Amino acid sequence: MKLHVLTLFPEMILQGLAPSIIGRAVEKKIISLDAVNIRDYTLDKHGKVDDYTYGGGAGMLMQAQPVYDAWKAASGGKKIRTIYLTPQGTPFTQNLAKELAKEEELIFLCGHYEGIDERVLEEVVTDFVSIGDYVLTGGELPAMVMIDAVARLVPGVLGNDTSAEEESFHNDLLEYPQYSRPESWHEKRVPEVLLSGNHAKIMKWRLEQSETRTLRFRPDLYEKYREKQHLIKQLSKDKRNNIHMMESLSRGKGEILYRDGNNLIIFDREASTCMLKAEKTETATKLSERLPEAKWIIVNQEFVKEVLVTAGYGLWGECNQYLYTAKESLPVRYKAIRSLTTEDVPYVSSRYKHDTEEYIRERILAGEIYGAFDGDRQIGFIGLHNEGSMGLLYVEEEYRRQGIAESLEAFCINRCLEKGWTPYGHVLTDNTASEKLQDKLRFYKASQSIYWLSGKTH
Ligand code: 9WO
Repeated sequence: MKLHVLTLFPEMILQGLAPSIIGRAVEKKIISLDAVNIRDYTLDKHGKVDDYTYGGGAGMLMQAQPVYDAWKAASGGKKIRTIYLTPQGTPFTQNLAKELAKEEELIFLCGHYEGIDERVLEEVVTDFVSIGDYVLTGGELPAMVMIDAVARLVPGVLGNDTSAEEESFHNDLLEYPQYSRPESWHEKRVPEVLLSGNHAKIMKWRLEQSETRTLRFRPDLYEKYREKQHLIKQLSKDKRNNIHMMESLSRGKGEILYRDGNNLIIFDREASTCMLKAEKTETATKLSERLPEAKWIIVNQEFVKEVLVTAGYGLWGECNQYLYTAKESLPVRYKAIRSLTTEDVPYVSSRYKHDTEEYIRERILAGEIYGAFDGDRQIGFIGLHNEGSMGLLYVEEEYRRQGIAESLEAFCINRCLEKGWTPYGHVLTDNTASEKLQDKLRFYKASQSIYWLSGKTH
């Protein structure tokens, strides 16, 4: 990833980030960071970059010309997302950080004095972003904050052992308190439960702590959390048909975009997938008008599918939804199964033709594709799709009918259970071999079909 910062204080950016983890990533050439001095681009012979504001009022404004020429030099004529750090921007969030982390190149524009001439902002800025409701002396510190938050999500910036994604299972809550050695410090003991070795009890304690803290310090977040928990409970009344929505919410992936009784839109931003439910045809039409841009729309009501097809969404396929409700893990007979690495991308994408190599790389980097081996030879794989369903199953021709698919699936199920997830999958209605396997593994089949529709961006 290439980062450019347009600033009057380039050394603030470069020296400020140099000693940090981000600085190390720059040294390792995982990201590049250049600070462009706007003053180098002024045509004024005294190096002036500011002037008085028309209409009067306090102080000076950065002029359009040097900012524009610095931006042109940094962008080299390419269309690059350009972020202006300003208290007037939209709030910076982890969601925006994730979105920006996918870009190849970014430009940050740091203002000074009382701001920048509006006309150049109109021409170059794509995103106006604030890191909070306060005024600083310039945009450099906010730019550094954003760079830190975005760059740590770029693969390889953090060590392999420290994953950027908060692995925590309570996604909408604040973190629980943590303790390290010694067991007693200033006469304060580490809470006894954490020394008990009882994993279930520890998880329960941590959840309670998270809830209490969130209620106290972030009532706004707590309210959202309660709403979600309430919806999950409602959906659980028809668990077989709703498991995709329940899991999307409980794994902290889906957000409730719209809800009015049984009319519901859930959006998984990362997977660019929408799931919806409607009471009747009229409300389905209303919901379809509220859908965000997404790659995929998943529905399990035929009349909703009909409404969406009429609205111009393409039906990709009809599947049966299977879920695994048992809590016990399964025996894995074939032992040589492990998480795949990016080295395995070419193999998986040569065998699995339903998805792009880019998508497979993303899934492998997420640690959610598992492979079976015969010695060094790759003989099959299984995985989780980015919206949460099990899939991506393949076994080499000459290794079939030996229970390897079953072992792969059992392995994947066990991984899901470890994370507190309910495994589920979507099997195309004509795939009888896979249906047999799901039955054998004691999956339950939902009564309604699942329809996958491609979004309008697809
Ligand atoms: C200062 C000022 C003084 C008198 C009258 C009007 C005024 N406006 C400003 C002002 O907003 N200055 C900004 C300083 C111009 C852009 C860069 N500066 C800035 C960015 N301060 N704080 C931020 C910022 C950016 C993102 N998130 C939080 C704060």
